[in-house]
Amino acid sequence: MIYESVTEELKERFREAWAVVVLTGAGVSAESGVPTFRGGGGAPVWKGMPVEKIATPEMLRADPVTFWEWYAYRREVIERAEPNPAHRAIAAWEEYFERLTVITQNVDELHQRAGSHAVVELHGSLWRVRCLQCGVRSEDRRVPLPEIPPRCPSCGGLLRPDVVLFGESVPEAIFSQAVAATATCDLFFVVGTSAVVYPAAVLPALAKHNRAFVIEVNPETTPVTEVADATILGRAGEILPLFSPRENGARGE
Ligand code: BJW
Ligand code: ZN
Repeated sequence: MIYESVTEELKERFREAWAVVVLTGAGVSAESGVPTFRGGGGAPVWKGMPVEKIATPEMLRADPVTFWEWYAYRREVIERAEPNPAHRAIAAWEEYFERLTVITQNVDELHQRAGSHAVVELHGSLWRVRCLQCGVRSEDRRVPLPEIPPRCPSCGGLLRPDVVLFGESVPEAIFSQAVAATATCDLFFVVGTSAVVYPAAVLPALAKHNRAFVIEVNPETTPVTEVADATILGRAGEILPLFSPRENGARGE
């Protein structure tokens, strides 16, 4: 069912939920000024390349400068960005439910900066790097980077962002956490994702299969719309704050 805003019935579902999962994608950070990947019908994200080409290990090996220019640019944008009302609403929900798990495909850490604690980062973080030569993983928040591509301080090897590129696997332990939370929730939100990238894209159907109520929030319909109990067509920063646990009838008041 498609909605233009949040109805009383949907608010009631929200207030009665016990274990909630919020699966997020780039759209949840769009109102913070962070560009999405697939807006406008497959538009290129960097130097004429779609995300499926640039976010690959092949690109990192073939042209580490272009690859890292894109990541350096995004680090600059994200460093300046602030969490928006969508991130803040989700963080505030944590206090109300028995369990609230954020499963994000984003690498920007804006959920954590808004105050969310239980965040499963499916695609890693832009603020960690690892060395292709010695394998050392470290936090790296330098903006701007001193050199492109950046080099490992211990061995001089090429660094890469500690993110999941196309063709790479989401770490098993991380995906298991996402599956466990999804399979045992009673309310599952899907917010700001085109839901075309696997394995994240299987989670809404898994939630539905386990009888969760699935609410999608996106200005556009996606493949999830067919699975969702409710698709609310709108921007995350405008819609999510309308789900407020503090309204009349909320539990725990
Ligand atoms: C708003 C809004 C507002 C705008 N409010 N909403 C099975 C079937 C088919 C293919 C595959 C498959 N299994 C594996 C694959 C291959 C591949 C894949 O899925 N390809 C598809 C393109 C078809 N998957 C993989 O390779 C994955 N690995 C894997 O499966 O390993 C096992 C394996 C290995 C080898 C072979 C086979 C299997 C890994 C995927 C890694 C994706 N990585 C990236 C980059 C991460 C690092 C980085 O950020 O730099 O992750 S790609 C990019 O896409 C990024 C995102 O997290 C991800 C999803 O994008 P997202 O978040 O949905 O963003 P957009 O831009 O697509 O959508 C934004 C949405 O927001 C839109 O809907 C807007 O309408 C909406 N919006 N404003 C609310 N204000
Ligand atoms: Zn090294």
